[in-house]
Amino acid sequence: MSKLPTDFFFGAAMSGPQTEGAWRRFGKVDNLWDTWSNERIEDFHNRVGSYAGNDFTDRHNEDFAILRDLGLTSWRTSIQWSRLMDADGRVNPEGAAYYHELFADAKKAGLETFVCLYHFDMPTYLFRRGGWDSREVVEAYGNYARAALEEFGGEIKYWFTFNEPVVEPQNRYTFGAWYPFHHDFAEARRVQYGISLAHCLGVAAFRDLQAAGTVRPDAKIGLINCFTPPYTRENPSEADLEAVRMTDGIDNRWWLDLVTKGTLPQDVMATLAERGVDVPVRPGDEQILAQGRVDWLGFNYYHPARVQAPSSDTDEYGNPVFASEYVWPDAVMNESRGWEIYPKGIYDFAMTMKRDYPDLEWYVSENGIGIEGEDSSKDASGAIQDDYRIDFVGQHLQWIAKAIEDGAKCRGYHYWAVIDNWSWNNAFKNRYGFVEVNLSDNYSRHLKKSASWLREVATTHEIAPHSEGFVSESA
Ligand code: BGP
Repeated sequence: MSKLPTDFFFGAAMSGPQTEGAWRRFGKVDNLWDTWSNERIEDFHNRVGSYAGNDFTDRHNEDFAILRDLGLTSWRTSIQWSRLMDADGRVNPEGAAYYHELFADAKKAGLETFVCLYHFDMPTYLFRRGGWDSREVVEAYGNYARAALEEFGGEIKYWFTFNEPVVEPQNRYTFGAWYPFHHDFAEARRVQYGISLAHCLGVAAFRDLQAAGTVRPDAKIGLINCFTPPYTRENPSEADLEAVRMTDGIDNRWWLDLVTKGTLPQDVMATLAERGVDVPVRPGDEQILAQGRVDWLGFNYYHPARVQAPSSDTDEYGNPVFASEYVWPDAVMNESRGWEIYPKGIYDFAMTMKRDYPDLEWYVSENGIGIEGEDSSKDASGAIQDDYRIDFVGQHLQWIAKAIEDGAKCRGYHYWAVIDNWSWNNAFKNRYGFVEVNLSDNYSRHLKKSASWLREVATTHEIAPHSEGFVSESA
């Protein structure tokens, strides 16, 4: 039996674009999810676009009551830039009223709200002006962050500038998986740099407004990323280790250095320059980057990265390649999502943090398992029998408990997503929830088998082993 500290918190992770829906209500303008849905709805699973979320806007009080009933004390959402601000960069009063009501209702329900300012949801009019590759847009983010902090700084204690800043450079600009479907590694690095500067402007606004008394004195600011630990094969070659260095450098150390030292990793920048990838650093940027230090960190963990030396130096688009995927023969997969299940990765990240960034506190800001076709595991009463979810979360929590025993500064856990929600272009294909959302019955909510297990764990902080499960290395 593992035990988590009594002050360890449990909560629910969500995002605005994946739950709110309310498309074009409360003065919302379009973001890239709306634009992609409008232009190519066939790209979305079952043609379900961004418009309805999981009906959270109209059901949020019911959802807050569910979270409390499950023993959770906090939740994270994101403010949608496209709802809070109008296309002239001014606060949209209807959008502001929307979030004031949401946060007040959460407080009434007894939930602490964590706010993230950006969750892959670039307003379309700003994308048309260059997106993260444009300084004008980076500055617009600074303006938006300042406006949000002025508006809600007296209410909200926990702030985050970005969720998973590695994902847009990859999915939109390198892999061609998300709108606008580019395959340009150099553009992806420029976008990554733009997001880095924007993060720093957000932190700078936070510090100013806290000093001025607009942001509450006990508030903290952080960054959330999926710091996927990179592993390679046994007995690696030098080239394999080099693949690990660059994967870790671009996806992890880039952000960890920025938020702890206010700089970017020089070895990574040097290798990029050697390979002809130009990061557009301007005079004065050093001072901006120096403002990037945060108070704590969110760590989203779903799966590890496994890499090896690339099979070729460039890809079919002429992009430099630093690593190829390594398929570990012992990998246990979540076939619905194509992601490896490796709970020990959470412990390995925790130990890396302890060694390399010992002063930084963090929490697990997302962790979860999305499964396709859960309807088929309903029992006679209609409740989904999701033992695999109990195994998955239980094993990750056991590794967290061990990491804390071994000195990790991990303060809490938010599950993604306690209530089924809209997963980008996968829409409702893979379900993450402890709570089912029934799309055939007007988004009604129903507890799955795992919900009572979660309630027990969140209330007692004890994690009993559920079954041997599916994991090759367990706590
Ligand atoms: C994270 C994102 C979330 C969420 C989750 C699950 O990367 O921060 O927004 O979606 O992954 O992934 P997916 O919905 O693609 O299955």
